[in-house]
Amino acid sequence: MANIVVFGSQWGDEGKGKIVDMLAEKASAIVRFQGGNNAGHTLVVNGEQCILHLIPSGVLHAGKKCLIGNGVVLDPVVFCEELDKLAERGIDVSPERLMVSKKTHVIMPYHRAMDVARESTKSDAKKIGTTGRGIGPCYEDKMHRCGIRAGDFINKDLLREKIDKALEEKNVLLQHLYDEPAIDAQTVYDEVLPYVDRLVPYLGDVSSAIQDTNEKGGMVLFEGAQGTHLDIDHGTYPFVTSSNTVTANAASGSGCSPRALNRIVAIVKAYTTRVGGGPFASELFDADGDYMQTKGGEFGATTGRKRRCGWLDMVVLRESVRLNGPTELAITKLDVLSGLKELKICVAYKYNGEEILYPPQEQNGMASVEPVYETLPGWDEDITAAKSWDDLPDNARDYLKRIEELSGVPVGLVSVGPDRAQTF
Ligand code: 2SA
Ligand code: GDP
Ligand code: MG
Repeated sequence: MANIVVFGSQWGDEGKGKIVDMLAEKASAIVRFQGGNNAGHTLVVNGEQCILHLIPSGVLHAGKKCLIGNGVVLDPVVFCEELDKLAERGIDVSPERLMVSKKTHVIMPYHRAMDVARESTKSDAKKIGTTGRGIGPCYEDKMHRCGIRAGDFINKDLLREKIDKALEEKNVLLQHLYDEPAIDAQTVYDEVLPYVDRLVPYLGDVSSAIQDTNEKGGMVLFEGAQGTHLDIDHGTYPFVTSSNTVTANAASGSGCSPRALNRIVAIVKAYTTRVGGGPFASELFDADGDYMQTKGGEFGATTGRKRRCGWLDMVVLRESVRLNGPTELAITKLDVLSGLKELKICVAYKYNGEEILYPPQEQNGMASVEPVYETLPGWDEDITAAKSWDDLPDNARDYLKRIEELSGVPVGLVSVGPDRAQTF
């Protein structure tokens, strides 16, 4: 059976969690391959909400394997909290169905401290608006080749040695650059120790687990986090996260071949949102933006921050199509647009006197583009009960058809409400 990758085509929060949960029904294993608990993936089943930060969004389906790949950064405290919350709901979170790669890097308390300290020293305009979860500093240690990997939890002496070494450098920065207190290695070790014993039974070889699943005829579903324009290489740098969010990383972040990525689903919110700092060409500061924010319940699923809202940006989506190669689009939150008189789509940017179809690549380029809009008529009908294409008003169908034309990719799924069932 063809494997599926689900990725965010904008700046995250497109509704990936909902679509992964829905597609998980047919999967045998669901894999997270990048990011960490900066993610907030919301699932609603029979009216009951569940927000996942680290554990794959297939976990509500009994019997499905949930894998955390090498490309993820894992906070053991959050991992254990999430296990407990799911167990309270009667969900099986045993090592028989949940696995963490031994190669997954671990977020330590000093990564969180560094993340917060760094942001606090920046001016408002320069703040990235990170989630403060230690994501960037953990990936830095990975690239610096001094990171602690989940597999190191098997060897407590090695773990202690790595904590000592990491703090030699971090304490200089914390004390002398950020004016923060030094962190004691023994305290960190003692803090982490209870989680070490809980995590070790979950350690495994995710690469082999994916291979075995496919060899037995099972489908693997790869769950992207954040969005393409938060990608460390291709996003609006430096206002990005610290991992590659593009589809290609589904292979390297989990340990399989790019040939294992067959069906690629782009999650596209029917408008655009962004949380944190950084350029956003089609951002709205008027009643239409407030309408989307309020009606769409646009608050960060991890930090609770208000999300910035704006019109659908086809330049952003065009770039996502080029980078990710989607076989289909899943349009989410179409219901939120009901009631708007007119809808705008940003079809190009004006930049340095020219009209461009893809984002400029130089730093700060995105901050000086001007959106070029096309206007379509809106619709008034409540579409949250729509079950098929035929149930949609003409103007809603035309809006979707225009997205297909402009992106060159067919719409395969439409979501008209947060519940698993509100999809066709
Ligand atoms: P970080 O913490 O280093 O990854 O932050 C860097 C930037 O990446 C953005 N980012 C996100 N953007 C949208 N959604 C995310 N998850 C949460 C959600 C966000 C929340 O589901 O709503 O609750 O605030 C997410 N994670 C990281 C972040 O805002 C920075 O711009
Ligand atoms: P993710 O990070 O991409 O998984 O998205 P989030 O969970 O952070 O944010 C998406 C929000 O929109 C969540 O509150 C979802 O429950 C909600 N949602 C998803 N799809 C729809 C939809 O089609 N309509 C509405 N109204 N809400 C949706
Ligand atoms: Mg989210």
